[in-house]
Amino acid sequence: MKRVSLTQYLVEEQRLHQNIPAELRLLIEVVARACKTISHAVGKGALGDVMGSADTENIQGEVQKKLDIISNEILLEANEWGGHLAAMASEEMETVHQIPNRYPRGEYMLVFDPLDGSSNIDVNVSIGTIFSVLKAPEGMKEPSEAAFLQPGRQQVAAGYAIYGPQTVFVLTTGHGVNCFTLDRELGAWVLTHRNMRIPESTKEYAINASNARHWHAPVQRYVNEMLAGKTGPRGKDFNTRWIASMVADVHRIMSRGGIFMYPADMRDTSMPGKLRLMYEANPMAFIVEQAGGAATDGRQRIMDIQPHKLHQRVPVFLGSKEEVELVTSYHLQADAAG
Ligand code: AHM
Ligand code: MG
Repeated sequence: MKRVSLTQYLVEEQRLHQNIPAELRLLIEVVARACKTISHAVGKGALGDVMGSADTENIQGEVQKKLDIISNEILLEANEWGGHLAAMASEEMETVHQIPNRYPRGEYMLVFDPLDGSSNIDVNVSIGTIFSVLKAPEGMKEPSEAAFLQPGRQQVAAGYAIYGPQTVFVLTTGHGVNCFTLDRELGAWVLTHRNMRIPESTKEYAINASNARHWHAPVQRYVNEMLAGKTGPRGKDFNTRWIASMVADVHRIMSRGGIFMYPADMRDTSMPGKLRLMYEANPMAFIVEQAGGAATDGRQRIMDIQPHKLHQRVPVFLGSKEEVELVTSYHLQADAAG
């Protein structure tokens, strides 16, 4: 079978849909190349000086791992010089990263979580990179934080890479979702899964159940009904999976269906959930919707949320459509009942 490379795929998509101009193609290729470099660093493990904590904290107050910082640097350096970006923002940086003056600026803005699932780094479980591409407001040379605060439906591309048993790169530019596998001998991305589709129904769900006692009533109801299994209101048995790497949990759902949840809970109302809207929830929502799934914050479509802060957190329910619709309806019913 003839192998299709990432570059060939991008060129052919542009011919078909006129949605990947040269600058965007360069951006996607540069991000994919940076992901190869991160994959290499991750793969070194204890043989490289990459494991453990960096003893610093990011803006979210989380202790950074060395690989969080290395991955952030790799993505920044790779994307500075190409002239395709107006600015970048990342989970690991408090404010917007401007393109140095010595380089030309482009019309796109890149937002990323350089290494998602950080708690899994040191235990050799799958981790990944998540990214989202937005357009800079017309004529804006040095985009401020406000320029990034666009609802997810305005994303022009989104994707993730997973550093697992295989390294894969999953991408959408608004015409379905495609998956590329890294050929480690050649260092090349090869198209391996065309037009990924999430099954509408599922028997698998992902949630960190250690937080169950803090959940709000609609989440309690939804999960309890699944736990009741065949003899409960759902009339079927469900299975749980929780990897604690959103990339890996989402990739399982992209491959065989399921629902992923990281709800807000009753502990701290100033912190609605754990995951961040701009570089975790929005890109994943775009990918999941493009694969026929759904993504809400329990009440509304994630991609319709108007962000008000770069590092804003949001409750996340995403995956197989029937399940996301059901848990969303439980929230709306509870709201209506007061
Ligand atoms: P991170 O970006 O700091 O790695 O945090 C996000 C991760 C997600 O990948 C994952 O779904 C979640 O945190 C796991 O959280 P928990 O440890 O509470 O189960
Ligand atoms: Mg993350």
